[in-house]
Amino acid sequence: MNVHTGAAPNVRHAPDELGQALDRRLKYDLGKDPAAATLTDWRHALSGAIRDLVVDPWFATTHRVYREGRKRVYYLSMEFLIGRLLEDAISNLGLGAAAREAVEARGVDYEALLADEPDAALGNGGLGRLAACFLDSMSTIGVPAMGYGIRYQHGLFRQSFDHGRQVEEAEDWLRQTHAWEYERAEATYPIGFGGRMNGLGWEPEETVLASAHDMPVPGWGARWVNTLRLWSAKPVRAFELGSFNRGDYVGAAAPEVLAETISRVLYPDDTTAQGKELRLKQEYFFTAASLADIMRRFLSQEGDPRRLPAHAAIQLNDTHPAIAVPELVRVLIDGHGLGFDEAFDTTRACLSYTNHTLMPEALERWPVELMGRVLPRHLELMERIDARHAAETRRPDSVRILDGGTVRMGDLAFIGTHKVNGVSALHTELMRGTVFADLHALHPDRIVNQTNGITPRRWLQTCNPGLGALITERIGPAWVTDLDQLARLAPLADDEGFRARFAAAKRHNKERLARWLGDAHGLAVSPDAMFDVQIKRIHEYKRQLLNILETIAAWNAMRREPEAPWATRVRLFGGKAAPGYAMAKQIIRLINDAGRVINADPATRARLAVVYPPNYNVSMAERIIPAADLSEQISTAGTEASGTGNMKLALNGALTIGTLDGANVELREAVGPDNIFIFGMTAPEAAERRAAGYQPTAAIAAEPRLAEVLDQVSSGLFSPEEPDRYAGLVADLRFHDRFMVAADFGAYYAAQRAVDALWHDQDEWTRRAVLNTARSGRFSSDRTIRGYARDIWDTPPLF
Ligand code: 26Q
Repeated sequence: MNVHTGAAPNVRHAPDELGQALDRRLKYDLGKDPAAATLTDWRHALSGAIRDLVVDPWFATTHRVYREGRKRVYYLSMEFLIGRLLEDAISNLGLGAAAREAVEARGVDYEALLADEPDAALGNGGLGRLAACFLDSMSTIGVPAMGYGIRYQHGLFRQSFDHGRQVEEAEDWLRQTHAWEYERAEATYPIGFGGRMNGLGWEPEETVLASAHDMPVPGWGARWVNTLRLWSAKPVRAFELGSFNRGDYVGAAAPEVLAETISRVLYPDDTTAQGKELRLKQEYFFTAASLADIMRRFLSQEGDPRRLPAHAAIQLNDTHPAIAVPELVRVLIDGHGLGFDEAFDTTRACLSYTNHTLMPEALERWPVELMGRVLPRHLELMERIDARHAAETRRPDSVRILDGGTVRMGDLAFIGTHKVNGVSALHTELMRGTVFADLHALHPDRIVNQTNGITPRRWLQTCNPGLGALITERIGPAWVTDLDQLARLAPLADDEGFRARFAAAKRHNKERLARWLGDAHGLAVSPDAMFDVQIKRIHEYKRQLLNILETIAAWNAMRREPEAPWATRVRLFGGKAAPGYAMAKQIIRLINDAGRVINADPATRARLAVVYPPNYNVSMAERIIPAADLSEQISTAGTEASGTGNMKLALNGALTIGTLDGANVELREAVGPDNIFIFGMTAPEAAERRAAGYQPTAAIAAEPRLAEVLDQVSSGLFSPEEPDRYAGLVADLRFHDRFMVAADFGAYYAAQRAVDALWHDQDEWTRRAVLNTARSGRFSSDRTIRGYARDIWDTPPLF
């Protein structure tokens, strides 16, 4: 059943208006005869019809912002991991029922039509998805905002498995034109690179054009529609006619190819910040274009550039756009005649920075040599910023952006912004105590916490319509924009009738997922089993390895003690590894290899399956999350900045097994310690143990179950065709174990047996699941955005 909360107040729509619009779009946009139209044609037609409905509220939003002279938020992010657009727009417009009716009346399968859309995968994982949730929330609660990013021609690679090994293939989401973007030829800016400083200023050697493509971002009910503006790179001169006339056809197209390389592909690495020139160019390209656009808009309304902070709050999503600090200083000095100090003060008052990781290898650093070659003026300005900071803090020995031969982007972002935030309470505390300890001592008010959140529109209302409808039936529809209302469900945890309905909604989602796993991937699973899921990027610190090793240990024990009260489980994995991350790829291969052996064992087949559908992405998450029973959030304490999958799964009624890491700490506080399975070392315990000289060999010796599993893996039980395939992986665990898998193994195994025991009391399991949903209200990204608006941006939401 579909929740019907009524069409959006801003969207006029009569009974068959949508059907008629659909016919018109099919005929006049696509030139297709309904009798000959394909599913994709119908999808394009429906997208066009829905998109048309967003345009008037979009204009109304822009007019109001100008009329009221409102301050805007500019969210600069290298990544926006949006997923599909059509269903989300339909849902936000309240047109679910009407769209289904119009489509089905034309003999077209509505679900198949929605599933035909490729994901917009302009991001890697958590950071990019957070940016997409923030756009939704800013539109829903009425914060005037614009997202700025790159219109990658190829988003995140497609993953497949070849004999268990990850294979990457280029993704091509722009092959089909899509209804959601408008090219803005009038918003084109020249972006310079390289060259040198002469007496008059910076003389770049190379210039590329940044050209804008806009996507409307409608909030709930389309009361407010913000814009996502993505830049694509174009050559200044498309074509060398001279070369062409000489018969050099490749050479003639060279400028185009060279320039367009900048927006060609998303960097698929979220692990290591290697200093690659193209990456630096991408960062500067979109940051400079965005700032030029912001300045142009501001100056169309105001004359004094020092007034910029009253009009623009510019948020840096990690350090990827941190070059904004010297760029804005440069524009204010070189373009508008400000002195250095007022340029820097203005810049700092506009900018703020979000940190998403503490892992040293993911902190961006650039060789000074490279920075000087690509951005000579910026390097010079960073030296002045360092000097100014040393003078201001009266600490000539103070932290330096330019440290030895490297530019430290984290320090640049800290020094050049007025607020720096972490993404969970624990992460923010660790920022204060570790990476930014020295800067925090100099600027004790600069670091603030803004715990991450997720949009309940996509991550409950749209992806889980059954549960959404049940909730609305009991407490009304206001929860969709006020997620704390879910607390009113808590008393219903003790209501047998409600529990039955809640369990039935979960069951329905599990059947749907099981059907899809069978149809799309040939994976057979029973919806009677517990769906135990770990879905996220593959990283050593996230410890998918701990999960698969414990799965093997449980399999061993199950064979030995078939009468013990094992819960029947499907252990589901989903996620991609960075193409250059060898260890993560070995972990993927081990999961697939072990799964093949375990799934073929007749002794355990009825009770244990390991499945790993390839190419996990936003759309797959939307299928898995509503169907999950158990959520695996098992990173080494102190390593996961926040996590957001943990929030999505709890909101959809999965119980969590997890460590006290990232936002799991706040999740435990929210749902109550009895309704979550917490195990393992805390962050201070892990740090202490490491400091005391952690010995993995001893930790393994203390866990015979783990020792046995490691012997099996290293002897080739799961890779008989190549027995020493995992020798390196096992040796790494035995002698380094950087993320302390062995140290937490025993506690994890025990916690999993407590999970098994609870599973046999389905009624109690459901009671706790209801409480997880009821108490997850604080994890709405609406709450997060209200926090940023109040503590960092000074942009009171309109709704
Ligand atoms: C940097 C330089 C060069 C190449 C790549 C990168 C790069 C790209 C992406 C570095 C990091 C990322 C992504 C980081 C990320 O997704 N972090 C996650 O952010 C989430 C939202 O705050 C948190 O919930 C997760 O805990 C955090 O891991």
